[in-house]
Amino acid sequence: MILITGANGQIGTVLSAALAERYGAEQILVTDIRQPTSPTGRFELLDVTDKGRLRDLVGQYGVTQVYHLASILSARGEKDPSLAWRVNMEGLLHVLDVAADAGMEKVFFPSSIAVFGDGIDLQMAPQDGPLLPQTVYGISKVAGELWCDHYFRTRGLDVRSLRFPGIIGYQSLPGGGTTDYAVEIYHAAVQGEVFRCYVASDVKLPMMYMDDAIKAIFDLMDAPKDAITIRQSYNVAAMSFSPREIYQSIRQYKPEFQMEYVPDYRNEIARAWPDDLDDDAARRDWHWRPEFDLDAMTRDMLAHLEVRYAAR
Ligand code: AKB
Repeated sequence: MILITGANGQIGTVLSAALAERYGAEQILVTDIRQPTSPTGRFELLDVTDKGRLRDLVGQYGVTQVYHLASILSARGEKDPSLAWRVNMEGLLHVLDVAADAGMEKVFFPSSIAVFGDGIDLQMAPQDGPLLPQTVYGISKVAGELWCDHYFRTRGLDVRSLRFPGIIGYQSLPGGGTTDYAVEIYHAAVQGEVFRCYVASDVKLPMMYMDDAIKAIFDLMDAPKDAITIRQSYNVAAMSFSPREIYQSIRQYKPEFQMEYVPDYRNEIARAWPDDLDDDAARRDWHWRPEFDLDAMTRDMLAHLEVRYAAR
C-alpha cells in the first residue's frame, strides 16, 4: 500500500490519481487534514504532526511506501513561521521515523528551489553549493534534505528527493506559495480578468509543468537504488521565465489579456531564489528530461482551462 500525505494539495491531487492509475486505486491510501471532494483510493484523515495516527495507519494498512507531500509553502510560512516549522519539520521526522521502523521500501520527499539563497550563482543554481535560504520554508527544506540523507545513512531508509521549481497545472490550485502566480495567471486569462501580479515583471524563476513534475517523481522513484548518488535532493529544471515572459506567451493566444504589477512581500522571496537550476546530476543518474517548455505549457493550460470554464 502506498500512502500519500497532503493528498488534497496542488501536487497531491494529481499524484494520487497518477499513482492510482499505475498501481490500482486499491493500492493507494490518500491522506490529508481535510476530507477531499472526490478521493482517489481509500481516504483517511491525517495531520502529519500526529505521529501516533501516522504509525497506526501504516500498521493498519500495511504501508510500504510514502509520498510525503504535506507542507506549508514559502509565502504562508513567512506569515506563520511556527506552523511552517511544526508541519514541515515534525511532519517529515515522523514520516522518516515511522517508515524506518516499519522497514518501508521507499519514501519520496519534495524539496524546493527555496533551499537556495545567498552564496551561489543565482543565474544557475548548482547541485552542490552553499544552501542559505531566507525563508522558514527554505530552512525547513534544507534541514529536511539533511534528515533524509541521515536516515539513509543511519537506518538504510531508501528516501529520494527532488528540488522542485514552481509547479504549474490546470488540475488543481496551489496555495501559500510564491510561484502560485504562474498558475493563477492562466485562470485570469481564461476568465477574461485583468491579472494583478505580485512578482515584478523581470524576476525569473525556475518552473515546471505538472506532467513533467509527475514524470520526474516516477523516473526518480523507478530508478535502481544504486543509481541514486544524491541522498539529499536532486535539482530538476524544465523552464525558466519572468512574469513578463509568461504574459507574452499567453498574449499569443489571448491578445486582449491584461496584467498589472503590484509587487508585495512575495517579490522579495522570489528575488532571493535562482533564475534556473543545473540539473546535470538528475540527467546523468536517472536520465531526467522534461517535455514541456513555456509555449507548450501555455497551449495545454489554456486548452484545458477553456474547456473547464466553458462548462460552468
Ligand atoms: C513555493 O512557491 O513556495 C513553492 C516552491 C517553489 O517550493 N511552489
